[in-house]
Amino acid sequence: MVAPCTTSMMIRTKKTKGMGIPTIDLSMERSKLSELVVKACEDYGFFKVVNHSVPKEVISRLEEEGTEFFSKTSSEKRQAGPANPFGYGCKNIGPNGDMGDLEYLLLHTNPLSLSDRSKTIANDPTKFSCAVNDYIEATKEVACEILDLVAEGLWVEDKLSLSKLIRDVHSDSLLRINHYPPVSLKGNKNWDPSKLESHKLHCDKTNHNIGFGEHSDPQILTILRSNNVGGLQISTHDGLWIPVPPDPNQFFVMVGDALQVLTNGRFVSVRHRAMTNPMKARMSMMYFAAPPLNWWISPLAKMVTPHNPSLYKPFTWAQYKQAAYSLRLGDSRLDLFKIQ
Ligand code: GA4
Repeated sequence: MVAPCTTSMMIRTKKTKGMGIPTIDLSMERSKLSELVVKACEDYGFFKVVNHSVPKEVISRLEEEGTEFFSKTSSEKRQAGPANPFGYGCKNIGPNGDMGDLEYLLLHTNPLSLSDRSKTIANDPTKFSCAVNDYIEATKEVACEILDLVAEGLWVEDKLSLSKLIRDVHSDSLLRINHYPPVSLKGNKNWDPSKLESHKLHCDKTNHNIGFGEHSDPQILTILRSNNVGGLQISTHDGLWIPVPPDPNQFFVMVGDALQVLTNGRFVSVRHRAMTNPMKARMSMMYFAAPPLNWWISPLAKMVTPHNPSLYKPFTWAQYKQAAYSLRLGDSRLDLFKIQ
C-alpha cells in the first residue's frame, strides 16, 4: 500500500541531519571493508558504493538505450508490452501493485530471453541487447563482490556461498529500467480537484507524486543507479523517510527480502519508494540479484544457533515470488514464511 501522508511518515529533515547514508569505498582494505558492509546492511539495509569497477561507458550505453526507448511514441512503446511480467509496462507496477507515475522495461537477465525481447524494444536490437548484457555482467560482478564481503564479514565458512546463488546460469535475476516523467500537481491538466483525498495518498508533504510506492525488493540484493534527478527515499528501521541524493556515477545497494532470510533477520530488507520530480524526468536502472527459481532459501547455518533459532520456514525462490505477486506492493510478504 502507498504510505499515507501522516506526520510520522513524513521526512523530518532535522532528525535526519547527520544520518548520512553509509558509503562503501570498494578500494579499501578487505578486512575493514567486510566489517563496514555488514554494518551498513545491519544499520540501513542500504548503502552507496564508490570506486567500483564498472566502466562509465557501460553505464552510459544503457542510459542512451533507455532514453531512446522512452522517447518513442506510446504506441511504439506498447509494442514491447504489456509487462506480464516482462517487457514494457506503464503505470501499473504489477498485478497487485500500486498505481504509480512511471513507465518501465522489465527484462530477464537470461541472454536468450533478452535477445528475443530486444526485437520489440529497439530499432537496433543487437546494439540494445549488447548494452543490456554488458550492464548486467558488470553489475552482477558488483553484487557478487558485495555478497562475498557479506559472507566474510559474517564469518561464513564458504565465502562464495552467497554469490554462487546469483552466478548460476539459471539465476532468476532481472534488470529493470524505470522512467518517471515529470509530474506536478498544479501543472497537470488532467488534475481533478475532487480527487484531492486520493491524491494525498499518493504524495509526500512536498506534494511530489509517488512514482513507485513503498516496498522492499523480494530478491537477495538490488544494485541501483539513477540519472542526476533525485526521488529515491529509503525508510530507516524506525520508519523515518530519508531522501537519497542521486549520484549517476555510483551505485546504491539494497538488501532484499531473500538476504533478510539468509541472515536469519540480522539484516532487514530496506523499504523504499520513488517520488516523481515536478520538472525533470528521472531514470533509474536496477539489477535484481536472485537465485534460480527452484533453489531453496533458508537461513545460513552460521546464522542459526540454539539462542538464535531459525525465524523462517524454508521456501523455494519460485514460492516466494508467487507470494510477492499475489500480495499488494506494500504488504509484508515475509510474514507468510515466519515460524510462529
Ligand atoms: C518490486 C521490485 C522489482 O521492481 C520487481 C517488482 C515486481 C513487478 O513490478 O513486477 C512486483 C514488486 C517488485 C513486488 C511485489 C509484486 C512484484 C510488483 C508487485 C506488485 C520486478 C520485483 O521483483 O518485485
